[in-house]
Amino acid sequence: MTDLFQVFTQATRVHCRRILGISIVCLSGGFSQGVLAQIPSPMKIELQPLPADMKPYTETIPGTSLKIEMVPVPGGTYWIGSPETEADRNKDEGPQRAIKIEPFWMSKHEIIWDIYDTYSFSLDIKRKKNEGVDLAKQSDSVKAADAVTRPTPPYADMTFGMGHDNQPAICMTHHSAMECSRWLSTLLGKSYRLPTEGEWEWAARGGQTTAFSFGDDPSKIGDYAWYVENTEKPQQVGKKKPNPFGLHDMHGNVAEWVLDHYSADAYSKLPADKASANPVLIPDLKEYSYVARGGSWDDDAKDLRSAVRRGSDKEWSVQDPQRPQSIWWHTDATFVGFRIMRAYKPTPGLDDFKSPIVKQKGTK
Ligand SMILES: [Ca+2]
Repeated sequence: MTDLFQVFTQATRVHCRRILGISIVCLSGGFSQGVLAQIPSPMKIELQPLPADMKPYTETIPGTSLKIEMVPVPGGTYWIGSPETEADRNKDEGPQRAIKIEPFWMSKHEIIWDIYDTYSFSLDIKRKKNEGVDLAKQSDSVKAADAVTRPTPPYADMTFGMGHDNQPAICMTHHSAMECSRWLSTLLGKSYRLPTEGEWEWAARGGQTTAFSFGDDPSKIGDYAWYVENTEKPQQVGKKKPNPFGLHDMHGNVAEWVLDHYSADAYSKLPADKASANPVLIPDLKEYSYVARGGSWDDDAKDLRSAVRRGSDKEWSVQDPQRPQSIWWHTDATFVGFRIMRAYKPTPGLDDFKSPIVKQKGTK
């Protein structure tokens, strides 16, 4: 267990245990008690009312017209994973376990290239230099945002000719997505991060227990998702119908990084007799594997189901000619992107958790 992890656990009074070399962490002071009695079967979702002061809002990246729309997502309790009866189910989607989720905001759309470019190519800093801004005289918060680590230049155009304007950024590593979230947090003065796997699936389901947020019938998926049958590349965000929470492209377009390490049997390590409070397999120095959710433009409909889990692997960087390979870019992951979330009640130790990767790939 790393020093960093020990700090994390002390700061948040988490309950943790080791499984297969990965720590599974339950936040908010441990498992909630008695919640299971309110959810008699995995086919029922307990949806709590939104806090009265939780409204949609829009962020604007300073110095630009770029906006991020944030949508409130209610809290509640559900069973993560899919039932054994679900068509095309994969084994790592079970066993289903009860999860308690606190309310949060989530970006309505996947993060687009123009925003990601501002971070990854330091366009904000270059603009300020062109305008003659004295960077040393900026506020401490802006200086801190400028100081967040940025990606090294990729060896090629990471859009791979698949389009740019209003399209989701692709090909970034899990570390890079985490650092971009930290840059946004510092720049905007709120805690933005990747959702946990449990938060992501909760948001994707939109209060539904069916395979998709619109039901079980995959023949309807073209109304809601870009996938292999209706596109040959990522598409502009927000062009398909939203889910019941008002989120677009949770199914398809690009698969989305979540905070968690991938472990095929993660759910079986959670208690079966009570609801876990937002468990997460917290990132560490291991480069692989992390979870991407929702399926992509390159997947079949069955791989866009709310419960489908995909772990990253070395094949995602096979074309990267650099040695060591980039910690910032997955050259072959034209199907992966991310979106951000913000907790309604901040969770210290999680909201401000910083990617521990600071060195070249291969660090153990
Ligand atoms: Ca997506």
